[in-house]
Amino acid sequence: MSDDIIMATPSLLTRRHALIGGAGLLLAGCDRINASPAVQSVLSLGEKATHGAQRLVTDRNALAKEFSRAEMSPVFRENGNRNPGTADYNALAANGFADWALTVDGMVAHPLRISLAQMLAAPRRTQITRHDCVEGWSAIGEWSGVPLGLILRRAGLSSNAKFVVFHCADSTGGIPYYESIDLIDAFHPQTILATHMNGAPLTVGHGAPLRLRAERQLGYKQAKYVMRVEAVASLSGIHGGKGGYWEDHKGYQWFAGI
Ligand SMILES: Nc1nc2c(c(=O)[nH]1)N[C@H]1C(S)=C(S)[C@@H](COP(=O)(O)O)O[C@H]1N2
Ligand SMILES: [Mo]
Repeated sequence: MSDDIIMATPSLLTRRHALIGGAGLLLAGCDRINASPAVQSVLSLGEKATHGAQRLVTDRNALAKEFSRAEMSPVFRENGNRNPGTADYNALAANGFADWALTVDGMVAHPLRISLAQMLAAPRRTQITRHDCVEGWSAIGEWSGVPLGLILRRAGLSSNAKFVVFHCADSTGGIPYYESIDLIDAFHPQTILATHMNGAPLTVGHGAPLRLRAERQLGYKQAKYVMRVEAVASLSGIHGGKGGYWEDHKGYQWFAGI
């Protein structure tokens, strides 16, 4: 239906596109022609176009730049915690994470437990991207894993959920690491739960067996050692309430978009 209108009235749409910005004012004076159903439809398409233009300003859905294999960094440093080192984690690691499972719960219709084997059998995405740490280093690496959006759909994400929280296996001075993102990032095509880095299973240093890659966000959002994905309506009840370990304790911004 909308496609038909686009085909049938290219000049109107083109004109409307050209008018974005001043269009609101202009259309306000056009009540007489608004009565026609065809014009009504074109106007609502125009509103979508305006929304699209606003989106370009914030650009939340744009893809992060992807690189070629030749551009990959020879060394990708390990940063932050490099091994959770707890008895539980050590036992899982000793067994090649065969007994590990990701919990998906919170505001979902079907809470899930996903084994590593199931994760490896799921549809995957591979991407070569640049990691930017606020401590002043960057590295280009290849990440491969399962799109988070796919898992959230499978779990039946509630329409009341607004954030996705990643609970990790490690802590610093007894304070657990965690992070969170909103649903725009959660369903972004380059947001994956990665099992592999540079063509090999994640090492312990880089977050084995599963870590977040949310490519439109800075390094500290890239939670390693993810054990549990929790959908919530608000971050206020989670740990310090600011959405992440660094946000709670070091004053880092929750939104770390790049
Ligand atoms: N669970 C957990 N995730 C974490 C961290 C951490 O200490 N623990 N450090 C963060 C920071 S500051 C950075 S820069 C990256 C480092 O990832 P890398 O060790 O693979 O380079 O992981 C992020 N994710
Ligand atoms: Mo970082």
